Amino acid sequence: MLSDQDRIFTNLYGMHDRSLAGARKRGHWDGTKEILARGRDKIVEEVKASGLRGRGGAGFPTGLKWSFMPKESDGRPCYLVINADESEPGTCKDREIMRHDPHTLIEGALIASFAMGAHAAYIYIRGEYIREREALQAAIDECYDAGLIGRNACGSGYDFDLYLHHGAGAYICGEETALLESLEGKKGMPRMKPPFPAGAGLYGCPTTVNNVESIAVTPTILRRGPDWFASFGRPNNAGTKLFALTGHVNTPCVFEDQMSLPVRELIEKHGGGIRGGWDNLKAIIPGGASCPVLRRDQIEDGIMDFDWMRENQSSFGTGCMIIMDQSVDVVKAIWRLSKFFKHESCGQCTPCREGTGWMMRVMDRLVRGEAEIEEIDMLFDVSKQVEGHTICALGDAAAWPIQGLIRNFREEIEDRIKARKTGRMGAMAAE
Ligand code: L3W
Ligand code: SF4
Repeated sequence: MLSDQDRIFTNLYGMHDRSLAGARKRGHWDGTKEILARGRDKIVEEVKASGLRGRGGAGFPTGLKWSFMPKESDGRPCYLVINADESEPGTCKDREIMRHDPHTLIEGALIASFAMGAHAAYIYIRGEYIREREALQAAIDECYDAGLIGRNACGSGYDFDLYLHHGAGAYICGEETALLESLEGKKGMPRMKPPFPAGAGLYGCPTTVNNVESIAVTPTILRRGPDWFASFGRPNNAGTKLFALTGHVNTPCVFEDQMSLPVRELIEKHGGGIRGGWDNLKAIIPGGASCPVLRRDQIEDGIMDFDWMRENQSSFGTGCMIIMDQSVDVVKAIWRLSKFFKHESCGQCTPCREGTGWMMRVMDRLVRGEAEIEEIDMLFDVSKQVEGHTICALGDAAAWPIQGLIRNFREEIEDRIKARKTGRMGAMAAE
């Protein structure tokens, strides 16, 4: 079990003072100059050795991503861009960091930028996060005033500027290249990859885009050592992590714990158990809306990490779990997500633009029980045509929840079609 001494985020829910003075008392900004003095290569090596994987949903190794940035300048500036456009339904963990622990993020931004030769970093924050924006800006101002960032940051001889930029409410701007387009003042439409941002990112310059949590944990990793971080979780799933529990637990929450703990233990320990008891659990979406939904019997012995979720045909995503008890109509819940993805598609590539609309229209009929049984397989096939055939991951994100529903709750879909045909729709009817 994670001890209080091993927590990185010491101010969840704002129990303490979030100002610079408060952050310093909790150990932030301690020895930052000495960390920078280790040099770029050493910092990247230590982050690699810690096993940290990106906390935004894809789990790409953070140190490896940093190592893609050019070692020698070719005349172009390098940038760090922090993705704070937290918009995935069910995901609300980065919000806690920005509200209550902004200094962990700013210190991480300085160290990560230094390690990648970036003299400027941008935090792209979700437009609706107004309080978080205020908290972050106040903390950035404090850091400038204290000489922690700006010219000769922390007395290190390194110049570093940090800018806060807010989005305007488009989910797609959380996709890293759409975010870069938006930051450049253009319409938030994803770019083809490759080139990856490390080759051509913001304004065509080498750029690394990282999630808020990925950056915010790095100062502590570098202070306490990569072995400390790697000691938590199974191999390939290292570290402590912010998780969230939303939906039908007794105490919905955001909390930090170690990777690779049993799902049930996390729910019991942090969420106070399932509303009405464990047997009342029906389904879990493990890490954000795009992760395939799993039944209780599938998750019973589940482990909350990247590998277990992948091996069990779902994904770990952001680690923010949506918990559904027996009162939930899962078909309707996934129908609602299909509407969301259809609405948020930027429309630039055909499989996503047409596919999300097509899938939503079939889901409309399935939820009303008006489809034919054969259409279930047809819907699955269409979702497979969307998956992997689009410019960005939104196409996959729209396909996976539907695939999970069909794989794991097929009986419920068939039941409502049969009920409709036999005139028994009654309480099952969707408005
Ligand atoms: C250089 C290569 N860089 C990959 C980089 C790439 C990116 C990172 C991960 O989607 C997922 C999505 C959501 N050379 C590289 C390389 N990279 N190969 O690695 O890339 P990728 O394409 O695997 O994922 P992505 O496009 O970043 C993220 C899922 O996360 N998700 C989360 C959603 C929402 C939030 C939120 O609201 N905060 O995160 C939940 O499951 O569906 O599949 O940087 O450039 N060869
Ligand atoms: Fe736009 Fe969807 Fe294509 Fe992504 S997959 S670029 S959201 S149309």
